[in-house]
Amino acid sequence: MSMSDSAYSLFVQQQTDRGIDVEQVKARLKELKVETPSWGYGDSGTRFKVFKQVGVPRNPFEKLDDAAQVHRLTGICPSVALHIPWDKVDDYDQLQQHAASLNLTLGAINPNLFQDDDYIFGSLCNSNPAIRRRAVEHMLECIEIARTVNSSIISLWLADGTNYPGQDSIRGRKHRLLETLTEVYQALDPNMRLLIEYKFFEPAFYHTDLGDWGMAYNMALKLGDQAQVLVDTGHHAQGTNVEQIVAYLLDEQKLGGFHFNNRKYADDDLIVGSVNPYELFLIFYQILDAHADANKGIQQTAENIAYMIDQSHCIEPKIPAMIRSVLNVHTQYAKALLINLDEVKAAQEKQDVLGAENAVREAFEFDVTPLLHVVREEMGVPINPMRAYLESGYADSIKPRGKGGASW
Ligand code: LRH
Ligand code: MN
Ligand code: MN
Repeated sequence: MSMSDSAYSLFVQQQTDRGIDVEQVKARLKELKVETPSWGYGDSGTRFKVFKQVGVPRNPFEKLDDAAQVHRLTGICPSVALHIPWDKVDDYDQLQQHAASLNLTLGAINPNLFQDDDYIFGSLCNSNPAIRRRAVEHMLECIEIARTVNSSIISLWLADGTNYPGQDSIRGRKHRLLETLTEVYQALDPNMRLLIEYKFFEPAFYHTDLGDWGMAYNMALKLGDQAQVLVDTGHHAQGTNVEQIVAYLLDEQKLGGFHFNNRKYADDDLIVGSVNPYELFLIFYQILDAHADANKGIQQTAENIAYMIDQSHCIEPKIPAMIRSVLNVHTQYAKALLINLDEVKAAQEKQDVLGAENAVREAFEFDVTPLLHVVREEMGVPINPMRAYLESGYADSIKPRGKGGASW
């Protein structure tokens, strides 16, 4: 018996004694799917500087090549989100075929309503009807692309807002948004979902038209069942309890997806779980708690969550940074699966504050490395995907791409 075999046997014994079904945990870990963003493979930066790196993909096809490495090594990233027009191509069928040849699918289509000069005063909320029309047409084009590439998700983030009090009517903009989004919503196919992302500031600094989860929720509610809220973990004010937002939206059956990333100060877009892994763990706790809910609608909402990464790698090499994020998500999910929900419930019923807190935290403190090694072995991927990447020679193989690849 090797060291790792004995570590795993010990782990199984320990968890079985706590009432955890390890086989079920393993099955859940193998089922997890995390979508990676095409833009995470390109050059990105801050408003001060975009540092150009060697080997960065020069087009959407090469972004998929890099994403395929992440999926090949982790086994849980089979789809890639596109951002239009960053990923604009002449032939989306061809892009989809390229994805399929790499064992990938194309995922959420992200319209870009923030980089054209026309959008200086906003897009879907703009007081100028011609600009609103242009923004709606772009959304409709994205729905058409989704149709072509067999994607069922449109992820909408709106940069709209104002920089100064009085600049525009906040209520007027709200009405325009409902009107434009209604047209977009009506163009969705029945299998499609519109995920509405919110953010409290940036690029607008006085008010943002979809500034928080409540505003996104209200829009989604008015639009209908195919509209849900997308929680980008970096889009809240300091100290916001993101887990509570997750729980609340799940309970309302309006949580559609995540953009995972980590932050210290604002929308920093750092590697997932790099600054606050406990927050990620607690988010998964809320999701698993909803999974176990007696209400089928809540269960299904939890099952249909689209897990996506939304990161910008300014100073770190992109592919290993993405692998790090994916591994961190898998690790925190594994830990959350070790929470004995019955034990938490029993403590809650006795109003045993410390007992309940302990039942949650205890799971976070286990070392899940032996478990994840076995899961990866059974999935046929390297037990240490990061090491496998570093030893694969892929980083050298893409050096001929040179500097000056795709950037946002
Ligand atoms: C906005 C955002 C949104 C964009 C992405 C590039 O901050 O999170 O999801 O589409 O960044
Ligand atoms: Mn985002
Ligand atoms: Mn963001």
